[in-house]
Amino acid sequence: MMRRLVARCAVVLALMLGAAPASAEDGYDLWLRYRPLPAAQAAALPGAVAAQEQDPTIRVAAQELERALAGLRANPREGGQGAIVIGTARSPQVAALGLPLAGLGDEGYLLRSATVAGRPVTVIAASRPAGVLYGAFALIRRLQLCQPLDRLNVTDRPKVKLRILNHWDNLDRSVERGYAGQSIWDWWRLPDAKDPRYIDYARANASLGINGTVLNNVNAKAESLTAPYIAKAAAVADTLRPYGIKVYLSARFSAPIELGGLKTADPLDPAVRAWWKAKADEIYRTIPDFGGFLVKANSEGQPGPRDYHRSHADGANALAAAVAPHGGIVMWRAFVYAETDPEDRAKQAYSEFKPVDGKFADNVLVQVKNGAIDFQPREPFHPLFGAMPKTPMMIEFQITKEYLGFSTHLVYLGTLFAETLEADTFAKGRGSTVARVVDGSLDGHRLSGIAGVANIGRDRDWSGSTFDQANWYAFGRLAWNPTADPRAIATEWAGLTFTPDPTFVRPAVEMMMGSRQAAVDYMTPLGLAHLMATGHHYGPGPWVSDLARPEWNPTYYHRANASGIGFDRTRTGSNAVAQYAPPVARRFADPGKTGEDLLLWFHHVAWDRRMADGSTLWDTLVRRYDRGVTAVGTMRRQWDALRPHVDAERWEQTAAFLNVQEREARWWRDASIAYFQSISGRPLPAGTAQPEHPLDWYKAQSFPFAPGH
Ligand code: GCV
Repeated sequence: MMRRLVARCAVVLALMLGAAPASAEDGYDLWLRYRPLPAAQAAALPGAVAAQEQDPTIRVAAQELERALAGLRANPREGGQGAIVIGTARSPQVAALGLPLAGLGDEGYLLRSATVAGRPVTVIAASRPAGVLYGAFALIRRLQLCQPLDRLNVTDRPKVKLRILNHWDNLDRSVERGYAGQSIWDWWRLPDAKDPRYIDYARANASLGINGTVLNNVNAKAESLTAPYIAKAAAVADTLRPYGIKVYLSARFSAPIELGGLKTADPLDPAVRAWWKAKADEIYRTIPDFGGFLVKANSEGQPGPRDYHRSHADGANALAAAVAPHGGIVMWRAFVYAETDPEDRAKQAYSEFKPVDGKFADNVLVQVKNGAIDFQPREPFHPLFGAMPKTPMMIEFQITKEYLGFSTHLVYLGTLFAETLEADTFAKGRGSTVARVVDGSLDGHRLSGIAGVANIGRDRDWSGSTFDQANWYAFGRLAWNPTADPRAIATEWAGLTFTPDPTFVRPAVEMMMGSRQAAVDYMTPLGLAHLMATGHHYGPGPWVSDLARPEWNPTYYHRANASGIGFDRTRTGSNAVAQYAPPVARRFADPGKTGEDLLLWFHHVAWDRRMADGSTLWDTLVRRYDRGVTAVGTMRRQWDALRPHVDAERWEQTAAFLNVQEREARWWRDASIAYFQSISGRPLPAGTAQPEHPLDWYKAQSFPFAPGH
């Protein structure tokens, strides 16, 4: 029934598009485009929104519904089929319906078709106002996608408590690893001038269920914690509050020295603890619902507790004690590796954090990147997931594409996020997925969280490209439900962002679903990693071997030599496999069972080793590069065919970016093959094109002004 209706809606939309070409759009409206529905569907829209509570969150929920209804009708006289009744049990109208709200928690909601005073209504009910807001957005999605409202009976609640964006935004408005322009936070003009865009930011995040945002870079400046900057953060917090979004700040560990004039930042020093407590009290006086701190400590030059021979737990607990009386939390990052440590970088976080499991205060979460290196196109799940059962483990994904072609490569990350979340840690036997570690259900934690490094900037389309909006979207939807299907998310996003017409959605989703594997293939196939050029990470640099720290060099990761390629992380090498639970460790230790996708992550493999299909590793590697380039060409042609469905502005931007991507995929392929061939000494497999230029040409490329660095 639903499919029939969507199809009907889509056919009519297609006819409307045929009659008048889609007007240009700049992407600002994201997936909240409330464009007129076909007359038949518009006629069935509810006529009014009834809200009885005087609550800021219920108010914005009602406003959003009204805005959506107004936009979805081409003619304001259309529609009017019953009302939408929204509220909590404090609304007499909702209370009278006697709905089962008790199990919804603070953020869950219920959508129901009901009858009030003999008239059909659609009800959005929740225990708390935030649930009403999330329910409103869920209903709007249904309206946009022409899904039926009759016999509605939906209940949903988030599986993860903290769903947080991490902005790597600096106080001068530059964004570390940002490819969508300057920071949206105009620190200079805050707190007096509040860019109206902050409200649209809040709407977009609330529509996904994101309920927290860390405003400043983890490479933090102490100034963020001074009174003027607290006032600025408070102004942002005031804007976001009605949308259920709390503000958090990254804290520089040495702030007690820099701001407090203390001689030390030793977390066990009473004066340091008193400084943090006073600072937290000051923040909470200005931002009563402040979420807490995010901390990058003893990582890439940042100060931390190790400077005082204290553990990460000592450090985290000092800040946690300061925010605990106010209900705040600390997200302590596990992204650590030290230049003094010769151990495999992939092992270092585990070695440092596993021993302190159980030592963290109740209001600390350890925030762990999805993989053990650094947001590579593909990594196995981080071995810390499942290894610290006494500590809530938050996962950190990177929505911005530092290592995946910036904003000009179309790479849908829903599949990458889901691949990690679905991975089985075997920590408590089969089914101990990363998703269950993260949502707290595996170990029974009260706190749970998912963080995503934002891809948001001042660009008109927020993310630097239309398809990068899908990564923000997918992050939010997976944070709400870590077991959601990335294909279903892509389908929903494409329908909302362009048109629900299946003749558009199906091929668009195919492009998206294959796009991440394509990027893996043309950049880092078969489990290779970190082969990007120095610093900005733009383009290939597998030959780089002269950087100060060994683990900054691509040669450290691929270990190619005359006999083979790959990092031996088995017992004969770094034995990183031993950090996983035994069934996983056994699989990763056996090159026959690891799987081709992660082969060279765990094994140093002879160039002539036979793969499953009988080809040599060398030939397979070259063919993977070719497969990646071919896949981008296919995407480009698929997009060409979708032109009639998309407004000119957004179609042209994506078409231009796909040209960039195809050119750069070829560059990656040629440069990598030229380099690896100089080491393997093997001929290219028959029928394979030679790289366009000699190796030295690729080595000579330089990009001093690449963004985000
Ligand atoms: C914010 C990588 C990035 C850095 C980033 C760091 C981190 O190393 O290249 O820009 O710093 O990760 O996650 O802290």
